[in-house]
Amino acid sequence: MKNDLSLLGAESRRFVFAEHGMFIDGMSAPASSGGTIPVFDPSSGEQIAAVPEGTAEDVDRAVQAAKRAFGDPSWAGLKPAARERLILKLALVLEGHAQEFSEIESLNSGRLLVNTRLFDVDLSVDCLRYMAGWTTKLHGKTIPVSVPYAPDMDFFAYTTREPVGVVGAITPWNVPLGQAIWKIAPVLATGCTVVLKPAENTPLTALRFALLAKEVGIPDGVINVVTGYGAVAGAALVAHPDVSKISFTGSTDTGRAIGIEAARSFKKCSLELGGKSPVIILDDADLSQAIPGAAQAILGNHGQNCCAGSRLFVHESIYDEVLAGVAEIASSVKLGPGLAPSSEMGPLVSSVQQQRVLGYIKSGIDEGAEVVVGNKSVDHPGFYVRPTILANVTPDMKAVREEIFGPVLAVASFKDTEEAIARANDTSFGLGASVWTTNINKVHRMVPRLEAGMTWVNTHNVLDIAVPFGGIKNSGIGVELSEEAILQHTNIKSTIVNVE
Ligand code: TXE
Repeated sequence: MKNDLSLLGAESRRFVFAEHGMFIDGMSAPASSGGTIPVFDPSSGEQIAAVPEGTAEDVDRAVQAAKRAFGDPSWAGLKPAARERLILKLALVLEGHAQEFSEIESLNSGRLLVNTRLFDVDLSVDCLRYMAGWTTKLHGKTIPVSVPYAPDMDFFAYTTREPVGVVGAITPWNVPLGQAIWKIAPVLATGCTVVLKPAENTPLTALRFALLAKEVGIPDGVINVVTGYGAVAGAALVAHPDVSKISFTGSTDTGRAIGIEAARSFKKCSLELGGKSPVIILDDADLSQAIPGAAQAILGNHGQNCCAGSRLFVHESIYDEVLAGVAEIASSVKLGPGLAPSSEMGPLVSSVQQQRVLGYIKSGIDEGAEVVVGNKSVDHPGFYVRPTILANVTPDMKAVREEIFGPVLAVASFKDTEEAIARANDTSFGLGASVWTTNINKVHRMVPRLEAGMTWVNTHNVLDIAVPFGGIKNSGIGVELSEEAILQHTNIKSTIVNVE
């Protein structure tokens, strides 16, 4: 059940087992304290690398580098089309290193190679290309004005979009490179600069990406990566006075603390937080689509997905059939290490996450949920958890209310759409929601009433770089991807000219 390291290509092997520095101002650097953080292979629990344990001092050096680069002619002086070409070149080179990046990510995060290829590499390449296009489209507006207290004067009014400055990006471990690029790409497109603090357990691809950016000619200081723990390096980045915007993806609790701290110095802030997304299957749904769809909604990325369909609500007339179908899929999943082509689900990212997920399964059982499949231990080292389905759950159970972030599905039935909507919305989160039905009228009646930033119909978890991604309620503020992400990295400036 552990990765066969001989499956790694020469490039990934060379990178993973090398000595790692942070990346500040175009150079590799150790932590000022000399401390390091161990990096593990979740399929075995064995250490594979170590990265510097960044301090507030290191964060300050990185922010100063980013601040200098923001005003440097080598970056600030680039014409939009030149910046576009540079970002496109970066996308092309990342694409050329696709296998290496997906191998490093799979080894470090435990996820399947096919998954890291798709979501960390291919989608990142798309994201860079999409955002590159915006460099030449950052338009303002001209606004006709008729200033009431100066009726005899003529004015010309317009708006421009200016980059916010230094962005502090803090990312989690569930899609490490993907999350980093979702944050770096709009930074580059708008002419900002960035200090990225990746999750302490999955820092490798961000460091590799920074080296690649240097190779293609992104000027020193534009992309900086400080590895370190959240409470030290992450907190220092959020509090730093020269950071203009914080872009964070992670847990709701950490996001709340970051939002409060960022507000102290009026930083712009986008927070992409947890979820407890409902999957609602109506009695007229096409079950040949809905059953595998519901299974995939929770099992994709091992349930370590902020949009995971972790609460399944099924109309009572088809409840038994749907439950049996999803259970059959969940019980047949073949666990194994991410690099092995035969694996269908890898380990969770860390022993902390494994214990957290097992704790939620236990709490569900203690509170009266019925275990349909799963909750069996895995007799191997590594951080594996079998897909688990808890049925007949009630709204007050901890496993129903809190984000589990693992392959654990809570299932309940409903009598009518009113009850389905009420149960779906009975959560503090508001990230995603899906409805499965063949009735278009029901779609249009239900979707507006679902409290979620992203809704899907007859699918779940589909995302595209051009479509806004973000949540409401405790799932955060602000959006990633799409034109919205571009706008959120700019300040709008209004100018009024007296035309004599
Ligand atoms: O998250 P944290 P954790 C949820 C999921 C998971 C739980 C805990 O439910 O089980 O969070 O995961 C940095 N100031 N999600 O503990 O703490 C930290 O170093 C600044 C959902 O890993 O939010 C890491 O880089 N930064 C989520 C990042 O924040 C701080 C994805 C995320 O860590 C910090 C991940 C601080 N005080 C977890 N404390 C999603 N929305 O997809 C920590 N960090």
